[in-house]
Amino acid sequence: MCGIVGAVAERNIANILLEGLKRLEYRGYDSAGLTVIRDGELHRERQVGKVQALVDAVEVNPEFFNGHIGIAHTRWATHGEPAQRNAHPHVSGKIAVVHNGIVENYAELKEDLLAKGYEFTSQTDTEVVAHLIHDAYKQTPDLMEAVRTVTPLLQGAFALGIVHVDSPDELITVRLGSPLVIGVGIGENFIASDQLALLPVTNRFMYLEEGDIARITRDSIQVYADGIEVKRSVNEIDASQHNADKGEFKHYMLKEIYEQPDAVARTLEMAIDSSNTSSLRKDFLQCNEAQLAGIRHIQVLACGTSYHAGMVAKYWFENLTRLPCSVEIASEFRYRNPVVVDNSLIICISQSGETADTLSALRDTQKQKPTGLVSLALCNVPTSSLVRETDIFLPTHAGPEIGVASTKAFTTQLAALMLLVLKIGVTQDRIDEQRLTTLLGELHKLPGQLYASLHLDASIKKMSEHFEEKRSCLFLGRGLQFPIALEGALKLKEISYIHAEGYAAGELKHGPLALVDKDMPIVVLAPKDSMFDKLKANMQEVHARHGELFVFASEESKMVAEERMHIVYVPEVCEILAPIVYSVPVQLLSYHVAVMRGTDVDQPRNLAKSVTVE
Ligand code: HGA
Repeated sequence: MCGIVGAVAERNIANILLEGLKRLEYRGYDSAGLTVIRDGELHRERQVGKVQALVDAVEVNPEFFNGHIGIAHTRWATHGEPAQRNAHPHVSGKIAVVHNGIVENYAELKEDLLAKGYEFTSQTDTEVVAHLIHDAYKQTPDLMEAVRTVTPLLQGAFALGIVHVDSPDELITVRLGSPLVIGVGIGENFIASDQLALLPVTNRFMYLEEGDIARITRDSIQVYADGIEVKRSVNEIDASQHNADKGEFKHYMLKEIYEQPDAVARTLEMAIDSSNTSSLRKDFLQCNEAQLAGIRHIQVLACGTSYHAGMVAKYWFENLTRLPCSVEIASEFRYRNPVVVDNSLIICISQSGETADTLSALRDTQKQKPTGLVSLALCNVPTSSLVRETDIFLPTHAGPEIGVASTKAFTTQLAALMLLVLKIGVTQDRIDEQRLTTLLGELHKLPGQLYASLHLDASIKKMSEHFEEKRSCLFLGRGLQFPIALEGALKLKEISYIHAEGYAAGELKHGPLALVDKDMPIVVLAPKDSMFDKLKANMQEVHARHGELFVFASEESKMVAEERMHIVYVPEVCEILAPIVYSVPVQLLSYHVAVMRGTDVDQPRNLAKSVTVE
């Protein structure tokens, strides 16, 4: 969520900040702002709306923002409406602050500050931080010391970037629960909430640990943990792997949908050698095999789309390995005092690896210290908090996902989860050689099947015309397709703003059937699988009530369109992997409906990527 960029350099940094914000816009986009120190003053500009509004405002007087040190922010509001006065940076005296996260105890801190005579110009929790540092600086006129005094007073999870007019050579940053990296340059240094923001200026990064406070100047970086200076290594990344360009595509989402065959192939390569598709690669999953052998229960923790991936994995784990698997929304799990059974594998799924709810649920689980607990992070960012705090890292090789609606992250999560099921199944002798060979053979075909499913684009676009004026929609699936029905509904609502619900088709008669009439579009995921006949009966129930059916069916199903029924035939795929392939048509459907309705596909209203607040 909220994006932070900061720079201290010899050159003018305004454009570096603005370019960084553009690259971070996926994280939050209700307002944006920047502050540059120039001629002993803070020069600040803030605008509601997209980063472009800020760029335009800065262009009116660019020389005003010519400076060598500054901080910038793109906001996703938690405290106070999206408005100019609430946009960051927030200023107190000569201090400016940008903030990602929430200061939970801001109300009491605010009261104290009001009593001391500080005036508030915003409704944000962030402004208390600016005033607190200002207040501490009065006692200790050293910015680093002032920040160190204030940090323990703040409850919650946050990342901060701070500058002071009287220290025009130093940038202070704090990381406590929200992501922050330091970009290391030559004679210049930077901060950002995602390294993506800094790729135009460096490919060398220092990753801070929770609780770190850093003092950054042009040619030095000092990091402190609990008041003691510590060393954090500098990592060089291959910037070409992080291409975040839209290329020939109109939207990131479409580009990312089309990248799925390659992304899934990359993910599968971790475990499958194309010259040997009958066994898993020996180097797949760096972990202690004895740990895997001892697992007796799987607990998946995730949110949103990742939660749907976990639901598919539950079917796979239970079907293929007979290990019990529970899947829970992280934000619910952590607040219900859950029982974590001994010898559990906790799988945390998150594209960014920074999802606050998932991280907190993991930490709560670890605090319970059940015997034989093994934790695994399934995520797309190797340097993320989730990866650092778990025993095993299972990467997805999706590449950066910029569209807020997750697509390639989801299908690569599914591919990686299937590999994990196989690995555990083989380690525990729960999957025999023959089954393994069959499944690996099917996985090997998957990128090709995904590629073929992209050929449905034109017919799905045509189908989407029926949805343009709709206000509500149902998605139905059974068995392995039920989570895909949920995912289809989530995609449609988040980017087209049409109300949509996903249902297990067998549940229809227990309530939602009451909604069905001639105006209700019903999307059905209908591969020819073991649930197909049951699903056909559910479709009849809809048809008899004049509902309009939009069916994604396999050719093998031999379904024939009739009145009020539209069919798009999906390429053949084995039942167990069908959820991966059937994800593509529901993504394309949502995409085209959203484009037709003119919504902001990549940055839908009220949402942001990488949900780093609770
Ligand atoms: N609480 C601050 C920052 C919000 C944030 O980090 N969102 O991701 C605000 O509301 O401005």
